[in-house]
Amino acid sequence: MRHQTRITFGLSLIATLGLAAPAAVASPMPDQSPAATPTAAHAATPGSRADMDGDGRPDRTTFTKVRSTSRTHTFRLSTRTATGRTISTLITIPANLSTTTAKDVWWGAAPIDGAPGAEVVLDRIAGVGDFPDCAVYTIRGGAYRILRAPGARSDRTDWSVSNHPSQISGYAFSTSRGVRRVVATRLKMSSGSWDAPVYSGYRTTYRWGRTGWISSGTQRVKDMPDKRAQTYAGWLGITLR
Ligand SMILES: [Ca+2]
Repeated sequence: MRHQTRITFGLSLIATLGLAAPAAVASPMPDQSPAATPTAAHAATPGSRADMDGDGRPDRTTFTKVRSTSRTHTFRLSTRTATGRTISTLITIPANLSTTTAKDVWWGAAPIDGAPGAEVVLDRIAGVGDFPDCAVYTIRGGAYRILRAPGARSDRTDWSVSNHPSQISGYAFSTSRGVRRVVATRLKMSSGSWDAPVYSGYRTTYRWGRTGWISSGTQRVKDMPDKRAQTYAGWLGITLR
């Protein structure tokens, strides 16, 4: 939850002093906008019983730390399917903190794209700083692969999820008549102040095609008040667990 929790304490001072926001200011504070409360509480233990390979039967997914060096942490994402097959991949992230655990990286599993089976969401910056670095992993052809974010360039895969005075972003998923859709919201503070930001930006709708997201229209957002903008932050319409 902490990634979506709006952090306002101290930001005015930080802005005044021209300092970079300190890492890990994300102390648990009540979300200021219940409507914005998205999904992403970290599970008590990383892992999931979601159907990952899309055969309709629950699988057993684990996420564990394999090793650390002074520069990197390496984790293993592994799924044992209901039919007894094991699908796994190693994920290496920068070691911003020596104490990073699997729980700091794991956000959870949920069906995200329009193909059968769930996806796994990981934060590759492990909760350090104000913005997560989300990556979505999906099983394709018997292996874990990164699912590109809607609208992402071919060389970019990250999903932009934030609830910060400078920037609000998120994804709202839905399915209608068998078609998976997502509305991607990207808003930046365009006026107002750190304490009462006003946002402008875009909301783009995508539908799931055979192999990826296809844009079906963009709505411009102008001068949206903070409270309403926050309702678009985070992972919406899914429950990561
Ligand atoms: Ca399965």
